[in-house]
Amino acid sequence: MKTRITELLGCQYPLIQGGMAWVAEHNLAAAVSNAGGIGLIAGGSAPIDYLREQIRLCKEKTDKPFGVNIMLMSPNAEDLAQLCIDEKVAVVTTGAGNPGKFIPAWKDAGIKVIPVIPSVALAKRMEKAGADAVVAEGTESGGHIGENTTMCLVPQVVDALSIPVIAAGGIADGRGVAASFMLGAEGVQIGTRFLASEECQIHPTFKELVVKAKDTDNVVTGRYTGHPCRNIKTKFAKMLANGEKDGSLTPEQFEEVTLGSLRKAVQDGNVEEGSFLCGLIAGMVNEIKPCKDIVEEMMAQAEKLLNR
Ligand code: TUI
Repeated sequence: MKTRITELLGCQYPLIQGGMAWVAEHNLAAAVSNAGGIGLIAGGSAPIDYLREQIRLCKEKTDKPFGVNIMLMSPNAEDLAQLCIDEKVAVVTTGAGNPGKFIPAWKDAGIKVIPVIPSVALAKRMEKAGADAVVAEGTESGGHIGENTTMCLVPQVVDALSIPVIAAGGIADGRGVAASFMLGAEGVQIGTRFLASEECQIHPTFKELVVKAKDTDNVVTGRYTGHPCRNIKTKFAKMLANGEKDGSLTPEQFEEVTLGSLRKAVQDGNVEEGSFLCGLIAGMVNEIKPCKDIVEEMMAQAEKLLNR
């Protein structure tokens, strides 16, 4: 399991945890890093003081490398980007935009830069801008998504770039990891599987929804806002999807009712008004386990399959 990703990031396994907004905090990040992967703390749209504290708490829980995800649509992305430099974060991943303008300063600070991208065109721009690797994220992922699937996107990005590619979207066991490697990826990003981990701090109701979800309990909402989002199919998510389809909810009304809905899901487990962002693979996630078991079982299964 040694690839250019383990070499680049100095970790045991070529696995990074998804930078899930509101979800990925220091307990989860430290647990994944201690398990031999790369844990991430989500910047999301958090205040700078919150993220600084999370980074410092994570440093207390692990001496292994970990990273921060910068959500580029956040109004304070610029401040959070600078914080990563000030706090000497080892790795930065980015989502929901083009991080080009931040890359030179991060590189100068010795930070490994890994943009999450949904297309070949953006992947090429990121390589030119100096990224160390990219995460090619398929539409199977939870949260804000692109249109291409992991199966189609990953090999095309691998063919187009020289830097290593990490596959994301729909990977939750060793079969997914092995398949990603077959597509040419040199690492995987795992989000949904870690929602059902012991160290993940989301509300128990959220974990229960993930564990109980079947293959069809998933829906994409908000395509008409320009920010499509993949969620667990709760009554609230169905209402949003129907409102979008039949025109009974304008894009403005959609924005209004979803404002703060991720926090309501993660912190309150509010199924009436919360958005439970979650990948399509949740149907296969049936058990809450420690991150160490998740990582080790996934990697052992992948290794066995790849050695066949
Ligand atoms: O970013 C994610 N997933 C996310 S971010 C998030 S928080 C959020 N809240 C409200 C609205 C939107 C997001 C929840 N889940 N994944 C990585 C990702 N990046 N998926 C898609 C993209 C992306 C999209 C467009 C990356 C770059 C991009 O570039 C556009 C451009 O500027 O060229």
